[in-house]
This record gives sequence, structure tokens and C-alpha cells, in this order.
Amino acid sequence: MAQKITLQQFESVFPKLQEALLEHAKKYNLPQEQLDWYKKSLEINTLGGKCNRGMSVPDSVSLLLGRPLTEEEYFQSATLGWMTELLQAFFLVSDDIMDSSITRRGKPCWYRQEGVGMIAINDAFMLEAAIYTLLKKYFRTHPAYVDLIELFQETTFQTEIGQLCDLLTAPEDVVNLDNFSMEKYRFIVIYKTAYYSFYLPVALALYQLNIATPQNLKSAEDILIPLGEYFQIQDDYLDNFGLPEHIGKIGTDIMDNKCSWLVNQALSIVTPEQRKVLEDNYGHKDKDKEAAVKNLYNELQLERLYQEYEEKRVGEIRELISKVDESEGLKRGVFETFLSKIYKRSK
Ligand code: GPP
Ligand code: MG
Ligand code: MG
Ligand code: MG
Repeated sequence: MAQKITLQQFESVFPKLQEALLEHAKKYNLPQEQLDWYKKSLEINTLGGKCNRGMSVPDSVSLLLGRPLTEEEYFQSATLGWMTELLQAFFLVSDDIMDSSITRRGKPCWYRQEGVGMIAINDAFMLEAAIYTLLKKYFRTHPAYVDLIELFQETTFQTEIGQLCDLLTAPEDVVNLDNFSMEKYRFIVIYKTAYYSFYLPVALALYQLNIATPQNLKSAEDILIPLGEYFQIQDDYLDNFGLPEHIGKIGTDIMDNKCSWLVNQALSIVTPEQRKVLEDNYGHKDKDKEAAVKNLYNELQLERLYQEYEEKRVGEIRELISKVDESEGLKRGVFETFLSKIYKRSK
């Protein structure tokens, strides 16, 4: 039987990886003050989240093997898991600057912490570089070493084109609701979220076990991209309807003029008068205008619409999972576990 790891077990691997990263920096005689800064940035930006992405690497490896992991297998999969968390840390530090966000994981965003400011941009780059330092240290002799490097690079690029579309669809100065569409929305969320959050951890597990055949990678992608799309729709829903105490961040999508799932749904059902409310109030850094949009969302019963969407979508994803071809070592359980972790989440 497979074994699910706990957050505590997963976190217990981090100090060793952090030590390896600091040792690498020490080789260049990096002065103590900068070493301490790097250490702090690694801790604050990489720890303290739910680690769903990271933990799904060892969970998937164990499900694929159908048994608990040996110490060595566990260390390898947790290390790959921590690399997905480093990638996420790199993205979040940058994204919070771009989105002018206020809090993350219940604390001020890194760029807003005392003495940090735009140094956060360099910190983000260093978090990304840490992935390749760890890959080299621990996977240099793995048969899939080059594939692993390419996977991280390609996933990073995919996320960046998604982020580009997200940003260009949400200009700060011009609000044009005609810019939004569900087609554009799908592009944004598939690339900015689904690849790195869902496809990446499972692809890593397949590579670790040397069963990343074209068929297995394709099956994983065919399910994990819709799953990731559903996850980002939840994120957009929670941005407005979630509680900051639960989600650890304060929603900024309305003020940021984001091509969010909610505004797209609203646009598809508004009367001309209600559309005017959106036109006058969406995308301004103004609390009263934001409140007017929030009121409209309530009037349109978007919460109910979301719940209906969720039930329908989860049914479709279950259907996709039931058809997975297991002949090359893939297991349906990998996807079922992912789905059960996010279904009806409130954080
Ligand atoms: C989530 O969007 C997307 C990312 C965190 C990817 C960022 C990509 C970069 C290349 C920097 P979001 O802004 O809705 O996330 P959140 O709601 O957590 O701020
Ligand atoms: Mg963003
Ligand atoms: Mg953001
Ligand atoms: Mg969001």
C-alpha cells in the first residue's frame, strides 16, 4: 500500500537542502550578512505554505510504486518536491510585486517586509537558481537529469507566458471589459497555474521512477491541466468569497482589473445596467468602487453559480480519471488524491 506523508515529515527534509544551498553560496566566499539574508529569504518564502505541490511528489511516487518509500526514495522525491516549492516561492515573490499584493501566507508579502523592497526581485531570482543547484547536487547521475532540467525550464516558461497574458489583460490605467473572455481566461490559468502546480509534480514523480513514457506524460497532462484550471477558478472564487483568515491573503483581483473567472461569469449574465456598474467600478484602486463590484457579484449570485460549476467540473474530471490507461505504470490513484485534496477547499 502507498503511504501518505505528513507536512511535518516533508518539512523535516528542508534543513538539509537549505544547508546544501548555503554551502554552495559559501564556496564563493559570500559574506556572512548576505548568507544570513539568503537563509532568511529561503525560510520566509519557501516555508509556511500548505506544501500541496511539494508533498504531491512523494505521495505520487508512493502511489505509483504501490508501497511505502525507502529512505533514499523518500529523500529524492521530497527533494524534487522542495524544488517545486522553490519554483512556487520564486513565482509568488514576483507575483506579489506585480499584483501589488499586501499579504501572503498571513504575513506581509516579502517585498513589503522591513528593509526588503525591490531586493525581493533578486531574491526571487536566487530562489529560482536554487532549483538547479539542488538538481545538480542530488540528480547529476540520475538517468533523467537532463529531462528534469528541461522540465523545470519549460514549466517556468509556460508559467511566464501565462503571467504575461494575465498582466497584459489587466492594465492598470485602462479598464476595457471587452478585453476579457473565457477563451483568454482559459489560456491564462492553464499556463500561469496548471502546469507548475499540477502537471509538474506528477511529471517529476514519473521521471524519478524512470516511467515518464510519452503515453504516461500525455495522460498526466490530459487530466492535470483541467484539474489545474479548476484549481485556479477556486483561487479566483476565493479571492472574493474566501476569508482572508483562511486563504492567508487579501483579494486584489477587482482592484487589479484581473480577467478573473468571476468577472467573466458576471459579464455573461449582466443586464446593460449591471454592466454599467462593472464599467464604472471594476479595476480601480478604490475601496468604494471595489465594494460596488462585490455587491453586484452578490446580486448576481455568483457564489451559487460557482458551486454549480464546481459540481459539474468535478464530475467531468472524475470521468477523465476513470479512463486513465494504467498499462505503462501510471495509477488513477495519483489523480484521485490530487482531486480529493482540492475539492471544496476554502484555503
Ligand atoms: C497565480 O496567480 C499565479 C502565479 C502565482 C504565477 C506567477 C508567475 C510568475 C512568472 C511570476 P494569482 O496572482 O491569482 O495568485 P495569488 O492569488 O496567490 O496572488
Ligand atoms: Mg497574479
Ligand atoms: Mg497574485
Ligand atoms: Mg488569485
